[in-house]
Amino acid sequence: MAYSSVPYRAERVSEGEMLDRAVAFRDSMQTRRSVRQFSPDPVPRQVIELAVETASTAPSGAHRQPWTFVLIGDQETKRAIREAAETEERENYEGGRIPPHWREALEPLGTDWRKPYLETVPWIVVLFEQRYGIDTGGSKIHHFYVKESVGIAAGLFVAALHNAGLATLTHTPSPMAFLSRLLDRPENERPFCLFPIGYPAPDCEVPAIERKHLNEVLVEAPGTGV
Ligand code: IYR
Repeated sequence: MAYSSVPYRAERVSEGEMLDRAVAFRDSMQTRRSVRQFSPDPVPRQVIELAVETASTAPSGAHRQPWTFVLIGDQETKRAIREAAETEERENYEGGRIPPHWREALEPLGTDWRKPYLETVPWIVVLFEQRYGIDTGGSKIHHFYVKESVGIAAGLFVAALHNAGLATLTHTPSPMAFLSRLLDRPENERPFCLFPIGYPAPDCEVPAIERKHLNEVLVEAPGTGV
């Protein structure tokens, strides 16, 4: 059955205002960095909830909203996640599970198997993708473009946290199946990304990387003109 439709009257701003807003948002997002050193300072739970609400505005295939955000705030679970993530990552880095081309790509970032920040942060959010849904009668509901939909939600989540003045890291300990067990998630869900969330540590440092310039990421299709 079709949805009924409702009027949509989005605010229309002048071009000047539009440019100002676009510049301000670009400038703000340019200051975002992925962080691996966090402060243990507490962060209000409500801010995380608001960021999840923002993330959950993401468009999704057939509006199935195929995501679950799992909030972790207790020290014991954080420690269990750290231990399991480090066990896997140690095998990756020291057990030779990372192929040479991957090791080379990571070397400039200086990452290793140690993930102490998983215990330092006030909050961890693990984003799960729902490979399919389950209706109230227990039947499976098809989900569409799950990776794309959840990826967009993850991007909005990162932006929402940054906008609130918080830092995070898109962390994908590999393999991530331990998160399903530790967090007792149902069979239809798979871990997509783990987000340690907090303030950067006062002595936090990040790699001196640069972002690609506009002309490296935007090309004109033939016939577009000026
Ligand atoms: N998941 C590992 C390895 C890793 C992979 C990529 I690609 C990175 O950009 C960073 C790390 C880890 O967390 O160390």
